[in-house]
Amino acid sequence: MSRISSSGLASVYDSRGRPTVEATVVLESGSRGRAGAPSGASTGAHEVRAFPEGGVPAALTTFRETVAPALLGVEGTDQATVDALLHSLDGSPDFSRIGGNTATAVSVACAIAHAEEKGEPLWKVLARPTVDGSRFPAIAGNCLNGGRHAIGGPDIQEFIAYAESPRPEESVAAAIRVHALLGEELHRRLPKQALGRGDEGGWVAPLGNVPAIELLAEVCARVRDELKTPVHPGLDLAASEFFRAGQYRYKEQTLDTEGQVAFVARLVDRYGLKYLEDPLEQESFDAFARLTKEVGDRTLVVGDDLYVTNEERLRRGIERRSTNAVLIKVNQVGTLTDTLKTVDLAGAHGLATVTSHRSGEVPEGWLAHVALGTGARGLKCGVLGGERVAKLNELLRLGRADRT
Ligand code: 2PG
Ligand code: MG
Repeated sequence: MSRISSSGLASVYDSRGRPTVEATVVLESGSRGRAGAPSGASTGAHEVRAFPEGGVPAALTTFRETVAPALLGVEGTDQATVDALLHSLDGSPDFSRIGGNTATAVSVACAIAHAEEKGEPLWKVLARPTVDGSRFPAIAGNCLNGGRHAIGGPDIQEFIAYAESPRPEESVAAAIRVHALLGEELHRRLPKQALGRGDEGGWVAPLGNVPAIELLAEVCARVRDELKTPVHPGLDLAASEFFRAGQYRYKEQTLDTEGQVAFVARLVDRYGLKYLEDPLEQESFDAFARLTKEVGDRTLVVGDDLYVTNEERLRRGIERRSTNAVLIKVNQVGTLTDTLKTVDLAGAHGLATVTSHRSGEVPEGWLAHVALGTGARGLKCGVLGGERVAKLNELLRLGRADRT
């Protein structure tokens, strides 16, 4: 137990070069924590606001004038108290006054200080009662970028290698191998084409949606043979991004809701998808349920924009059996306490959780601890780029610590 003796908030940059915030919390004992908050591009309509009006400068002013004085003397190792204080200082339903990224950075920085205070790794401080740290998450590694994360790519946002070895080093190696082979294949098939990388480090190439899935599935099969590691294709369609006036508008086709359910179900079977995030737009709880009924026995159906890590929205999804999994992003909801409530609700109803990065990330590893401590089925954190590798490397470190 130790009170907060000082705290600070500073402006830093995320991996897209956009400003974000990082918080520092110092306890009376001398233990300290520092954490930065990431930002999304395909943000769900129901997420908390990352920054107050006025952006990062306004967040810094509000922190200095309102948040820092209130944190002084508060029990910094009591996560629930810190997070409740952040809510009461904000007073809005969506952190629009102090900013969700300020809340995230402070909340995580306190948890890190708490871990230091106890002399334990962060994941243990966050660990749910049923978690002993022996089961490692699968890796959902984004290998080809589209949608809002890539200019000139497919409409589907993320083409994912879903590697589910119980050994983190095998899953990480398999996801990285899929990324590398995919690059080689793209160079071979599009020899005159300059290839780029998108916001999450995946390749960007002028491919149609289905040819891109086909290529990903082929490469995953090769890596399965080569490394003997279970790695399968997955998608984050981020379907809200191309849903307009009741229709899913791809470059190649326009589908109504039933057409989209049938199209995605066919993709699952044809290409052996094992990971399917946001295949439908963010209000379609019932259409999600129809799709999950059809394919939920053979793939994870994951709600991201659908739930935005929000307990109430997840409750609606559970009632309707919308999905069998939920994506967990701390800064969608603002604090670790809110995040853990959603994790616990998912666990109580048998839904898997997948802990996720954002497209604009900070080069820190704390997300791997959130994944391990919450018993997540998967860690979605990309494959390449220092900010993605920071999380993979941290998971590898945790894997080694666990075995020694
Ligand atoms: C997503 C995320 C992360 P963003 O849609 O799942 O991959 O993207 O951070 O842009 O919301
Ligand atoms: Mg998503």
